[in-house]
Amino acid sequence: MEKSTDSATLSAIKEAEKTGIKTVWDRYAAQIPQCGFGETGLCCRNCMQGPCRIDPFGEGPQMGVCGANADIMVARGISRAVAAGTASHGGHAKHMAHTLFKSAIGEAPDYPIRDEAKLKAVANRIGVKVDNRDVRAIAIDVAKKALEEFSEKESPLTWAATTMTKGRIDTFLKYNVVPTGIDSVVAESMHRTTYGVDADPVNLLLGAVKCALADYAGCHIATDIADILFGTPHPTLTRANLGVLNKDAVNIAVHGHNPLLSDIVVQVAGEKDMIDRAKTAGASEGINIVGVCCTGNEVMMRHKIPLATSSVSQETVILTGALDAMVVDYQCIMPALSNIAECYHTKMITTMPIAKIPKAVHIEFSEANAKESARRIISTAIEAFKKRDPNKINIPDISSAAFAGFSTEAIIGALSLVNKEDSLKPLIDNIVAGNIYGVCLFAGCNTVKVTQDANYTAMIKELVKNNVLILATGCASGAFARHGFMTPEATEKYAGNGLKAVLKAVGQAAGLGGPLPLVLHMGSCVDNSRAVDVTVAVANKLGVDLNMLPVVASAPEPVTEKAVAIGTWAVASGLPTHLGVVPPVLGSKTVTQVLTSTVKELFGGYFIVEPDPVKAAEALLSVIAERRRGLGLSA
Ligand code: BF8
Repeated sequence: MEKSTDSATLSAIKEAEKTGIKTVWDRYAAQIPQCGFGETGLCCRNCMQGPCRIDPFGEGPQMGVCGANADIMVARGISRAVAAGTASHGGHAKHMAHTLFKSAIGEAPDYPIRDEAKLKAVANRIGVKVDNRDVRAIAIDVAKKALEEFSEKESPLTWAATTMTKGRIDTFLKYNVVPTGIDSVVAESMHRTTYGVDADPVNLLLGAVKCALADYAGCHIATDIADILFGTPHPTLTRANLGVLNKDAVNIAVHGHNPLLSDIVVQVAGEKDMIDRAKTAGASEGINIVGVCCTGNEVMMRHKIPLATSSVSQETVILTGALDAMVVDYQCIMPALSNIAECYHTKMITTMPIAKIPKAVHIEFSEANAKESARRIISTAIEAFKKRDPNKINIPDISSAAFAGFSTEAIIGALSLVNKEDSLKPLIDNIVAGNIYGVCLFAGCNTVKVTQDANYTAMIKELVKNNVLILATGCASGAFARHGFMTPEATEKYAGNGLKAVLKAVGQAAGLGGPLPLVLHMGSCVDNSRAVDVTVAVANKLGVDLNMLPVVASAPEPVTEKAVAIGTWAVASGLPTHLGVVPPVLGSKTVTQVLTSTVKELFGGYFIVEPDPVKAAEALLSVIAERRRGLGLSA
């Protein structure tokens, strides 16, 4: 199997092979064959009478020591993955909410409220009084409401209840999957999956749905507060891929998830004193910040920061020999980075008390001293720059232009330039007319188990040829950005005639002088909430529920537990959701059946597992056709 379709990644891998540095691909090869019990979900370590394994071929044991069978083991495993994902997005969101609160009471001076309009819009939506009130008072109430979401409440989570359709809420109530606290439902999931609690696979899976809906609320809180503190994104042009590293600048990569770190690093890197110090150290072009993974998306869409790479290829940024500091917060950061950094002058810098990595420098980052910490981080990078080995520099001269920053507000804003009175009308009219056949949200990661980006690039070509509008978040957007799909040129080259005409009309009305890019970049993984907002607005306008719309989702190369949580709430929201990698469920026929079929009867959404990208695109197109017929539209 080829390791990647990205020539910059391949060039960096070659460099690693030449110098004997091991990367994720080598570590994966060393794991082959991977454990078949784990791959099918038939391994349980939930108690110390284990570990227990079930023989998927039916010859060996069919129960663990406690009597848990394959269905229980697999359902518990999925449920725990959703809980871990929810805890991650929830942790990120809580961090944002605490910072908003501190900002409002004057204890986080580096985090002023930058987007009052967004603050007021969120406040209005969640029932916080806005009229004649000081911005800080509103922010305190919004932050308090957000923090209340984490422990057990009497009522459903506000960030879920106020952002979904009425039909969805009724469905969630009907199946008793309404979460009332983000942290509390994570705790409940851990409780019900521990030794000797829930042994009903369907009940366990419904518990996973409940937890996943809390994940959705956490994502939405994170998006809202990021916009309030750092500004709501608008389309902006930047570049993506390893060629964005600059040999004449101090290169600093921000990697992880929370803009609380990356946005401040970007701000401080613009300070004259910092730039002068970099120049004095010999970096004639000053400081160059580049993004990796989701925090890269955050600063890409707000500050034009170029995206170096993402996900599975994160090590390649260090392999350029020109990275002076890899600055990380939390989530999706390979511990291997600090081993590779050791082979170069690169400083690996951790910043969060919950995410330390051996051999990294730890510069703690807190709301009270954010800019000061950022100055220390950048100074450390400048010192490292002085130790660069020119013989080790190998920056592939490869990068693509990329438009980023299509927030819900930006999309609606662009549409309203076409129709001032009724901004959603152009979108809906074109869906009805078939110029937009359907919508596909691409989300999730890159995995070492698939040739990097191969599924993304093959699927998108099939879908857009058939006039499917593409939204993307997380490392999915990274994949499209690195391959040049986030450009008007890609629209001209790949879009079907109907889609092209729509993207041209909106792009021209928005003053771009050409079509909108082929992929609308909606941000990081928590920003999947933005895609829900657009979909809910369309559903409400049409007077139908989400499970009737010709909207689908795809994670062609999923990796993380967060992706499992997002996929689960996408399905519960009514979206048929494609996975390009088989999750660890095949050990249970019951669980596999529920996730790919039975769940459709409950929520309308379901998982489509298809590793072949062309077949996956065909499957999504036929789902869109079915939905269109359901709405009485031409298919
Ligand atoms: O939250 S897409 S590898 S970076 S999990 Fe991670 Fe997957 Fe990337 Fe962002 Ni999302």
